Amino acid sequence: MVLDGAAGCLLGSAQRTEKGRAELKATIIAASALMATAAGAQAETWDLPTAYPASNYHVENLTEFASCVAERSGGALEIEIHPNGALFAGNDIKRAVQTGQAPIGERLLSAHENENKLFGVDAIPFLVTSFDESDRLWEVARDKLAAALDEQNLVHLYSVPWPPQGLFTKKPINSAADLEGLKFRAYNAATSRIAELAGMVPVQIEQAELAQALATGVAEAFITSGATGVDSKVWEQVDHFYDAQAWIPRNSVLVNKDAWSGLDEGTRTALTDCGSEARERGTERAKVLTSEYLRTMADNGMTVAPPGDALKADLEGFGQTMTDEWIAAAGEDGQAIIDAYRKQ
Ligand code: PCA
Repeated sequence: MVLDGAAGCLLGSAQRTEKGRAELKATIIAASALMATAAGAQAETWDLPTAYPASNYHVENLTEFASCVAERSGGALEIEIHPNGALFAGNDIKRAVQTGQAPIGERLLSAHENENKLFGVDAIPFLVTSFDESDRLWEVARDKLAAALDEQNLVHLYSVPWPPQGLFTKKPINSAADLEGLKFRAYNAATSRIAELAGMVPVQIEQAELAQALATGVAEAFITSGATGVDSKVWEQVDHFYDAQAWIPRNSVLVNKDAWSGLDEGTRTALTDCGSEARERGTERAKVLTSEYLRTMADNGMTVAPPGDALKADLEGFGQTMTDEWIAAAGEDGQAIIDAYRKQ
């Protein structure tokens, strides 16, 4: 009743502008959150969609993040994780959070490089080749990425790296010429571009559909991490993993800005603190798990080895082309990130 009255007054004065409407929405969310906690009523629950299975370390980490938030917010905010693209398919998660269909979500930002070139900074081949370099690149890119996301009604909470990316194939690959004509599973713009450069046929497929795409012959080669190789039990379909360590993409946890503004300061602090702990914990796990994934794939009969010299040189050539293309397309902000990274 009280809220209705307040919302009614606000409507009169604020509805004339877009900004006014957004502020009104935030005010209502804030008011309901306040009333809920003040009255000791039910805690707010946020759905968190992710594209990856519950057993994936990113998702296990999200689950620990959710427990941390529940505890530190004194029970004011519960986060329910929805794995495997079940609530929103991977490619729809970012938009769902932008529009408020989900208040929070986890997404691979580089899959949205078509919206803003900066989102692909962590998928430039051979720019970073270690976890420490990935952290350094993220450090210099973070503010610009956060500003770009802010314009899309998103708050960037934290990100966690995947293990380094390598090439999975059915047959042995000695150089890029052996890749020609293959049906190649891509998961972002950068992987599609590699396919084009190598004369392969790219097809965009989320991890949740990878095993089926391989089983039905829709895809026969791909670049990803050992984590995804193990999640999808790819040894049932492919025999070779070339550990090219080509780049280290990251999953980002994004929050809808109106939902964020609607929280009290204590709950926001809980999210920020639990987020930075999750970033550190997830990064450490990625480091430890990287070699375990390679061992699991080898134990299941795959040939796991570094790429040979010719293949390595070809992949590095694609990397050079793509670095130049990225810098040209990302403008001043992109150049500033690369300069800052290389200067360190
Ligand atoms: N796995 C995800 C993205 C990067 C990775 O290592 C995937 O293949 O979809």
